[in-house]
Amino acid sequence: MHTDTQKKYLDIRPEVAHALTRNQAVVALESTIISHGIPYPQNVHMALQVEKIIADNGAMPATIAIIDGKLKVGLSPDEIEILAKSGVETVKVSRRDIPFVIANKAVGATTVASTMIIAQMAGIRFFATGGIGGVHRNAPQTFDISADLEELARTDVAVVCAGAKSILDLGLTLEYLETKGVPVVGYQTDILPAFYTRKSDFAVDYRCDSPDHVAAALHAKWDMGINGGAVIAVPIPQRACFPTAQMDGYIATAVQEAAQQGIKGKDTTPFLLARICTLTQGKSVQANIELVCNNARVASQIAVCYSKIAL
Ligand code: PSU
Ligand code: MN
Repeated sequence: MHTDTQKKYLDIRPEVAHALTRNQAVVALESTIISHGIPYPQNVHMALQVEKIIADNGAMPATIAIIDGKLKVGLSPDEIEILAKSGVETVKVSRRDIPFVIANKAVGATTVASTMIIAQMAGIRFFATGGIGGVHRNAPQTFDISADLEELARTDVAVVCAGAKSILDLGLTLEYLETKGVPVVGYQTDILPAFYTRKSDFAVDYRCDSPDHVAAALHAKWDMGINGGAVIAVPIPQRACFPTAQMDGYIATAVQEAAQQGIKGKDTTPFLLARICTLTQGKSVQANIELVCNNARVASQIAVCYSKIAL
């Protein structure tokens, strides 16, 4: 929960604040997925649909972004539309960027890392998204490791996602999370899902088959004061998934093009996502929306169970 100083920077929507003071389930959502992850206008539909799914599952949605220099927890449909329309023109904000976007009174789209930071300040412990950032495939040369992983190590928010895209090196990503003490939970699966596909070559650390089980483990973790987040990995619904070999081909092409064009730093992930969208003639976007919706449902169910335990 926030200190009085942090309160000066936060702007929590009244219905979200109301739910939090009553210890009701709240699920955070990021905004980089809106601006940089999915093209307009599908991103607007996705953002609104995901909020509705969370509400239908008994939780309060809180999409997070920085607007006019305030940490906004809960956006209006108009604010979502602005972020969605300005797309990659919006500043992509990770941990290092937050103070500058605040000082500049600017607008920023929050990544997994910065959404976790702001969620924690607001007192939200659950966050649904598509995929997390991780260790990039050529990281031994480029050192490109997402700040999302370090955030998972230090901030007490559980991220419900569809695993990570195999634009990343999934094996190295798991090694990094292991070193940092971040549990990777498979939701109704023993195998780490790889975003567009239900399986990867890697096992998860723990399998949980129900929202109660996840909520109980996270409650024990935070109750004991073992800080840091968790990855709750939910496979994409069967009807929406891509054949593995086909997707592997698109990803290999996108990764190769990024290297050839010298794409670096925070531009890498948005570049790869946009290339995969083009290479699949937009079909990847539908899959992406379906998995986010599914993750929002699971995150809400876990948050509802947790709010009953953590009274
Ligand atoms: N992975 C996806 N879709 C996304 C992202 C990651 O499959 O939209 C976004 C998230 O906001 C994530 C960020 O936090 O990209 C990671 O960026 P980077 O690799 O620059 O840390
Ligand atoms: Mn990076």
